[in-house]
Amino acid sequence: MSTITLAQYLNQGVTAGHFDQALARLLQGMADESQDISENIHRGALAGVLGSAGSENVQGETQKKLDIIANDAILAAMEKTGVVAASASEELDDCSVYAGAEERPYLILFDPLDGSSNIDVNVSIGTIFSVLNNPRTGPVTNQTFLQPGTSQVAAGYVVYGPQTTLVLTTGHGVDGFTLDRAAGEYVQTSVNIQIPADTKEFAINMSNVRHWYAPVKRYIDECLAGKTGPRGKDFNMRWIASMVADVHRVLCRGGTFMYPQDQREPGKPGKLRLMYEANPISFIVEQAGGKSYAGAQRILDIQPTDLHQRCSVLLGSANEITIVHGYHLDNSKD
Ligand code: AHM
Ligand code: MG
Repeated sequence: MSTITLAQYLNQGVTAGHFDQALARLLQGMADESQDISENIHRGALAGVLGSAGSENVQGETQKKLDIIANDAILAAMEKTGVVAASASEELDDCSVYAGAEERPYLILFDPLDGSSNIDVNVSIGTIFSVLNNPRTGPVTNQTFLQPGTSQVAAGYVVYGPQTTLVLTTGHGVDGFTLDRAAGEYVQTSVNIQIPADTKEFAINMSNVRHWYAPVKRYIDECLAGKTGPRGKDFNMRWIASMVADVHRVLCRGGTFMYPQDQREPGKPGKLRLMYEANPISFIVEQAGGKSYAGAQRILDIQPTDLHQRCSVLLGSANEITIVHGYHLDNSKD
């Protein structure tokens, strides 16, 4: 495989007409900022960045110091690109609108530090982002962001793990890059990532089993029944509790990842957030040949009504997700 840097890859994308120079600048800006975040994570306690910040975000979750450091750094980096009109984040109640927003072509949504519960225990965490067009029809508000996942022009994530890995899509397949710390740049290390259609591995928080609805319970029960059950094969389970790291495993070797809506709070459709977690990850998964549903409905088709709305998530290897999606379709007929 030819080894090209992210900058060269972005130039090639512009030349091929896959995206414009402004989007290339945005993606490079996000990648550059993620290097600083990676460095902070790498140093951990030595950089004084671990532990709680003692504040709460709009969802009532306690913020970690690194949630806030990463959020502020990405906000500033996106403004500096000159092409982002406004940013929306898990850590901000409302979007942050930049000077000259009316003329700037893109909007970005991000989860600055996904898997916050893993920060202090040295387990992989990540950054997730979703890019939309700014329609440039007037002032940018929260409302401007409420576009379905099918409108995304780019999406990506960074996993801060044993390696720091950037995974990107602009709607022309999915490519992966590894941070070369010595050179201070990302180098392409995966081309056109494809999720195997079949798998024997699933990821779900089993401690919630008693709260699940029937279709998910049926699917997992059948996986657990193993070789002598209806699926006729033994399954393995993995759960990192950082969506970005669990999904990266699915991209690398297949598998499914689920965070379903459950019966605890009927008005709350799942734990994960649609606009800066489920949508960008679903765009990547579909571009890699996988499937992604919120029960019976395709995630990318959901029309958002709120920046921070939640969403049930069932994604990964196409043949397995087709089965559990089918159980939801059967259920919605009853
Ligand atoms: P966060 O964005 O506050 O980190 O929350 C999202 C994370 C996901 O990465 C992960 O899949 C899930 O929460 C794990 O939650 P739990 O430990 O409650 O099962
Ligand atoms: Mg998150």
